[in-house]
Amino acid sequence: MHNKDCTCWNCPAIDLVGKVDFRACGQSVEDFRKRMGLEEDSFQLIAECKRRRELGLFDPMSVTFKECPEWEKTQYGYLLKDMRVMILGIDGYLGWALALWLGSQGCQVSGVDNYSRRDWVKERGAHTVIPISRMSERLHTAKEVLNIDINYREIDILNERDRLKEFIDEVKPEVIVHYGECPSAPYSMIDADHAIFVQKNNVLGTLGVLFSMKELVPETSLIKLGTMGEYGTPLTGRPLFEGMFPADAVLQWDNREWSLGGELTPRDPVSFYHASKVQDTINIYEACKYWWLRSYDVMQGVIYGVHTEQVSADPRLRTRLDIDEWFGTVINRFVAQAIIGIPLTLHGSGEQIRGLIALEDAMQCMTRLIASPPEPGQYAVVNQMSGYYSLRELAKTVAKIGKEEFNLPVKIQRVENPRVESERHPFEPIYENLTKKFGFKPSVTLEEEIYRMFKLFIQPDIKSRIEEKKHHIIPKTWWSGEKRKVETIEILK
Ligand code: USQ
Repeated sequence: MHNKDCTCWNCPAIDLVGKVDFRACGQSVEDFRKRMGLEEDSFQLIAECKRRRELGLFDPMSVTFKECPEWEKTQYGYLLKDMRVMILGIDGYLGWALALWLGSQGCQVSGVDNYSRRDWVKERGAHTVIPISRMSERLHTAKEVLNIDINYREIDILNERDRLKEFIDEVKPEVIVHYGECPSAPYSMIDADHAIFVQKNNVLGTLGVLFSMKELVPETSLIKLGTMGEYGTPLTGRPLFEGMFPADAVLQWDNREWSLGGELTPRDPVSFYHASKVQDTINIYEACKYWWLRSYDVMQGVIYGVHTEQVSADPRLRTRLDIDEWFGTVINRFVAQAIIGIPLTLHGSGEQIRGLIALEDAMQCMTRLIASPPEPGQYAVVNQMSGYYSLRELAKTVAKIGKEEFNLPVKIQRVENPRVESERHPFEPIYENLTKKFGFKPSVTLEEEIYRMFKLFIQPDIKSRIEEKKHHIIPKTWWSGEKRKVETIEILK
């Protein structure tokens, strides 16, 4: 079990009593003791357990998850019994899937949303190709089919901070998963209004969440969705470390040398949306430093897929899936294109490389992170992906499955690239934390998930929903501000 040796120090049910007087980001008590040259027992933290008040005062590092009866063994590590998880953005592609996933693990799930994802997609004239139910029906069906109770409240995180605070105070979540942001690079590049909206919504919304957590639930862990796109694709080929430089990284300049260990790595985002995530990173890092909040910042690769056991349990439980130029991600779009006979749209050379992860595996990663909360003050980053591929490889895989398994005449085209991004670049992402520290094992292959998507998309009702919005597939949002459809450069053999 990856988290069996974690102690109450990591547990969100901890109530730190007495004066704790160090403030440092990502620093454990052990490190602090060593750094300050303190004896083992000269620096005593005293705690109470919010769940087991009968224990009285004790040393928070004296009880492990394995020893504590509140933590129960599951396939994802020890998990806090009836753990109270609040999902911000519960109505979205990931939020809804996670709510059902965690509900079926025995967590007490609460969530907020203001349906903005539905509104943004509608504003562009697009729609989710997998029909989704209204929230009231979703909640009812979750209870009926999976026996999951979800405590939901409609709240705008940015503009209704008081209501969010009220809800947090009422629920007292032990983990907050923050998916409540606008996730689209092209949407943020439409014009000034959209760029300003995305940055305001994401950055200021999250800043408000940090203040609310500080005030009301400082021991709660924050699991925040960032993006691999924060790093960009440095042409030097420098590895994309997990947020911070490793201990042995050095900077050499002018015949001198410095350690970079523990410093945030450079960011080079690829859109105003990705830039909003970079600003979030800084703000969360600061909040952990100033207020001892604890957070995992999840640099997630491009998600694809439609399947988890729970969303597939009933058509009314399905999560959304977008394939339009603004909200569709690359594999999801390719499969939809293959279904209706549009040659798969490779932007530019198609040699760009991206980290990817299937929906189901992303849910597994989140569960493992939830099960193993960071220490107070700890800001840590995981690169959440299960592999990386060039876009050409992805298109070829989709084409192969479409042809061989579904007898579709799939073609691949290169189109003008509407984005400003490197089209040929080295790419060496480091993504060891989730596997090595949290026990993540990918459960589904790229081919299996693409196959599942074809199976679902080929159903007549879904296929006709793709057809209905096919005019939104070819991009017309250019990073330059131009508004015209990209032209085909070549159809690949
Ligand atoms: N691309 C194509 N053809 C298409 C669509 C996209 O070649 O039809 C290319 C893009 O130019 C880009 C790559 O595929 O090089 C990925 O594009 P995407 O639209 O699938 O993903 P992206 O804009 O990077 O954003 C998505 C999610 C975002 C998340 C990010 C993870 O929308 O929320 O942060 O994936 S990552 O890309 O790792 O930053």
